[in-house]
Amino acid sequence: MKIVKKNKWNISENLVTPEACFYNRRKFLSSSMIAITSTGFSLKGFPTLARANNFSLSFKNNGKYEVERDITPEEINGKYNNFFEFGSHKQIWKKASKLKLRPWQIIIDGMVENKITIDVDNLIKLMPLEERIYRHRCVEAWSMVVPWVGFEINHLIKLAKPIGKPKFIQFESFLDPSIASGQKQFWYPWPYTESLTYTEAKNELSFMVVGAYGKSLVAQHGGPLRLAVPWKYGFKSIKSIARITFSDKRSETFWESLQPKEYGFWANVNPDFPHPRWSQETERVLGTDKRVPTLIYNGYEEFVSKIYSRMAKNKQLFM
Ligand SMILES: Nc1nc2c(c(=O)[nH]1)N[C@H]1C(S)=C(S)[C@@H](COP(=O)(O)O)O[C@H]1N2
Ligand SMILES: [Mo]
Repeated sequence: MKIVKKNKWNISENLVTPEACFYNRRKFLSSSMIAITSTGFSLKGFPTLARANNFSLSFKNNGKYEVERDITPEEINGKYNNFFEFGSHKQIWKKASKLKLRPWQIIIDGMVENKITIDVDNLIKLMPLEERIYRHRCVEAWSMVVPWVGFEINHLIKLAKPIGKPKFIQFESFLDPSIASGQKQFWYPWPYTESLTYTEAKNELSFMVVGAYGKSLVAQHGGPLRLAVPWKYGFKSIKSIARITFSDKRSETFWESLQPKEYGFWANVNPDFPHPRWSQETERVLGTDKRVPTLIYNGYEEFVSKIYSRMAKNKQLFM
């Protein structure tokens, strides 16, 4: 992981991108400091294997979350991605392949007994891998269905052994502008960050993804480790995670600091609550010529509505 000093120059014009219209310079310093203070010690006893970028994984199939839509062909959603580290358009897959996925260390820190830096393949060995077919709904009103391979955040929580009462789990992507040219665009608050409340993170749907279509996760989908929280808009599902922090405070996330009125913290999918630039009533299903109605909580109401039962009338929940 490389650390760069951020320039604090003012710029008068931002690039208008699908998901970003504004920027905010406040975050620059704080985000680079997060990267500098990374500490931890390695979990010993597992040899690190040099591996190819895309290898088979062994896992159990979990049919509980099956979706009544067809799985999106790998060739389609593997070439239509949002990954701003590599550009603010959808055709980033070639550029993203420059990201070296192995070896890859993940820092787990904050309010936990086991503050560790762990190699992703060692983490994979410790976790019970399963395949789950999930919907994914971007706030730009396109969607896909993907057979992810991964593990529930609950298993990671057990490994980390929380201390006290963490209220949030925060996630941070890698930072390396020499590979990710998008990170040279200093008006974005790199590295990409996201966070979930502790209750959300402990929901059975909250899934750490290490593979898709039976194989280890490719770079454009956020390899080697990403989040999948399918009841929320896609930007919450942070890619290429390098750090996971248990905290009692919430720090501002990447999109929130760019445009809080458009990308709120909750970001729960809701067809009745339009985004300022996109109606959320329907979605374009990648790989088909269909537009279909969008469902409340992206079709996962039965699993997650209880989290929000006391707050449901609050519009903010859907921003
Ligand atoms: N680090 C990082 N994670 C990210 C993004 C990003 O730009 N950088 N984009 C988000 C958005 S807006 C979406 S819709 C999904 C896209 O995932 P996909 O390309 O695998 O479909 O990733 C999310 N995670
Ligand atoms: Mo998105």
